[in-house]
Amino acid sequence: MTTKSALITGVTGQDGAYLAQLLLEKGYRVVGLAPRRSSTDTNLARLEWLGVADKVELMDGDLTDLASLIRCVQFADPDEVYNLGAQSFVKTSWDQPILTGQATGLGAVNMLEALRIAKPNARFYQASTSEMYGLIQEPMQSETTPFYPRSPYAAAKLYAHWMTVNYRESFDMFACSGILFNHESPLRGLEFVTRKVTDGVARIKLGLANELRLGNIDAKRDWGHARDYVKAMWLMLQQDEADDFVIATGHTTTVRDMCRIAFDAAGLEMDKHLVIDPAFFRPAEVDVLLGNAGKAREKLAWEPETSLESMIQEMYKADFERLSTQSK
Ligand code: GDR
Repeated sequence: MTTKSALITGVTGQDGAYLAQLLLEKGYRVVGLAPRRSSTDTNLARLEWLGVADKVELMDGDLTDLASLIRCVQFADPDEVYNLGAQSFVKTSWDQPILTGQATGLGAVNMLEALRIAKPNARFYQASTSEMYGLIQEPMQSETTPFYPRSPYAAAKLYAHWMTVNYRESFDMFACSGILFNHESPLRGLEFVTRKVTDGVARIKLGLANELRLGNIDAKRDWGHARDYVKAMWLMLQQDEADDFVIATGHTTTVRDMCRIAFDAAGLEMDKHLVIDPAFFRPAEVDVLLGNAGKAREKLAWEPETSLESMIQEMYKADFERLSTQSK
């Protein structure tokens, strides 16, 4: 057991909740930063679902407010800082490009500055993303593949990524960047495609809906489980040297085939319910992503443990159970 202290931004999100659970199990003190714009809008549902809501010390604060970050760093006195907060929905980033740049791009720099000012020897993890590869330059993407961002979100994340590298090289800070491919779970937000599918299929099964409307079902993603991926975040900060790592499964699947797994789990015919709706197409698409996590396997001894099939089944089951209780 350890008595280390960790500060997590975005603690109320999917990854924040799983990471908080992991660190609490390891004996960390966990301080979480949650943006709050009214007295009631901090959503603790994910932390509650994992049974850790009362164990995380929550601080009001926002990545766009440097002073609040400095205060959080002073309060947490962290050994490790995980920057998971962002405007993270790719499609929204075309409608709110400036907010996305401020929270997702400059937000990371605010956190790095807060550490530089108040706790320069803390270890820092930046949530980088496979979206930075965008229009892919190599069939399998690794740490050395050139980037080609295809959305305001991806461009903001790329800025944060290079600033993390820059702070490591300029100020000798222990700053790591995890280039995580898509990762999902029952705690995924309903706007992302896997959860939209498992929730939508469960609704159809329960007679609460009749169709599921999706956009580009030919898009291919390398999908893993968030529970597995947060372990990689922690491992990165336990190494002797700070570095960047791709975290992925090495398998890619179309949205259509992922969707079929959910319909099969429900014993329903996909063709009877799936409707293609242009409203869900994006101004520019990332057609295919496929990650090579060889470096993480070798240096971190990290392996993904959950298959896409079992993850989608787990998500479908959780949605079915939640909706059955609600509709009684
Ligand atoms: P993504 O995730 O953009 O890859 O980014 P998302 O699940 O939103 O989209 C995946 C692919 O599915 C296609 N798609 C749809 N997507 C949504 N959301 N809704 C639909 O109805 C739909 N129909 C088809 C999309 O076009 C896309 O190709 C996620 C986010 O979590 C990022 O923050 C993170 O950085 C990356 O994963 C890794």
